[in-house]
Amino acid sequence: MPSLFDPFTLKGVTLRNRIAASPMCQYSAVDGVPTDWHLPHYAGLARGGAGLVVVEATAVAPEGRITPGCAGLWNDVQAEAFRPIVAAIAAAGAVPGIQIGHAGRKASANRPWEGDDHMAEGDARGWPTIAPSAIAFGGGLPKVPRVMTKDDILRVRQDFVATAKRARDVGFQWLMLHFAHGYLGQSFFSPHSNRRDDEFGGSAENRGRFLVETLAAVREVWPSDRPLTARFGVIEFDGRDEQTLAESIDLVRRFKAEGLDFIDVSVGFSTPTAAIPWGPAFLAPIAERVRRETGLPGSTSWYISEAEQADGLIRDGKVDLVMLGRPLLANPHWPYAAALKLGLDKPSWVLPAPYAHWLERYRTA
Ligand code: 8CM
Repeated sequence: MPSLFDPFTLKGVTLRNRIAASPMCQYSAVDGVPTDWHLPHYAGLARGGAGLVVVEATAVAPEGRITPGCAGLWNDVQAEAFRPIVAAIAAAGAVPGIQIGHAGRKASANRPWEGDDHMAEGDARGWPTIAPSAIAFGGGLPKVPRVMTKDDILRVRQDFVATAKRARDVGFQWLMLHFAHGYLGQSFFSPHSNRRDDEFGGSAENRGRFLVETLAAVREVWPSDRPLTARFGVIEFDGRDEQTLAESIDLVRRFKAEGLDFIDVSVGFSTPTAAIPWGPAFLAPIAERVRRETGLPGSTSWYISEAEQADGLIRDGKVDLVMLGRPLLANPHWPYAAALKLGLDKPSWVLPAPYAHWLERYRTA
């Protein structure tokens, strides 16, 4: 089995190691356009040594942003602003990736540090939300969404396609569809949020239709030599987990048949009453099962923070990549620190030359 610092090749793309920077919203865009915050943030993650840097959840349409500060890629101004970010990630030796999505009924919220709840009715910064059914998430997200018509469904699918084209044209090499965390894709699949009685609701097959058709449409425009991946919440921790997992695995098999190359396993977050058993790498056994039963390579995230733990997950064949979030916010050079801990003492394996040269000569941990 490979180790954390072995390269990973998928389609025409090779990552220098098995460490991926998880997509992490920065809530610092203006009208969906990345700002001066984003370039050093993403360049820093790449310079720190991650093999793959996945840019934050980026909306395919204005109403698909989680908050007014979320990034978007529905127009050319946004696309141009992403170009230097893509270039900076690649120049530091990482593969530039992007997660694209639509927040559905969880859209129109305040930034996490400004409440993390739906914007008040009448707040001019907010907007009406759309979803498969007129059911609010609940808790701090009480807005009742408008039910999507067939035209809405077609339009949003086309929004995904148009955004994928822009991501392709500005040079992203790795595309992650956001089908997790209770946002629009996940909300079609989950019975918590989908009570439709047309071909997009009811049976697991029907609840998966929006996701499968969106993926298939994106695959037509996303180059065949670049990985098409998805983050998908395969489990809710709502008391019906075995059934959800079985349905999820079936759906991932359908994704694979439509051209999905890689699955990033996460939680559904479709109900505020879920009892999530947070703990060190708690999703790894589930990711391993999804990977084994679908035959797709995969990854997971959540509470993976130690070098030996991350290396063990790769060596034990639980995942092909580890997705790190908070550990990389705390220390973008986590990969270098991990390499030292694991006894790999050639910084140039991990860091770009302007850093590696000096650290190799004058070793400082
Ligand atoms: C924020 C906090 C935690 C999460 C999140 C976000 C934002 C987007 C997302 O997931 O997909 O799990």
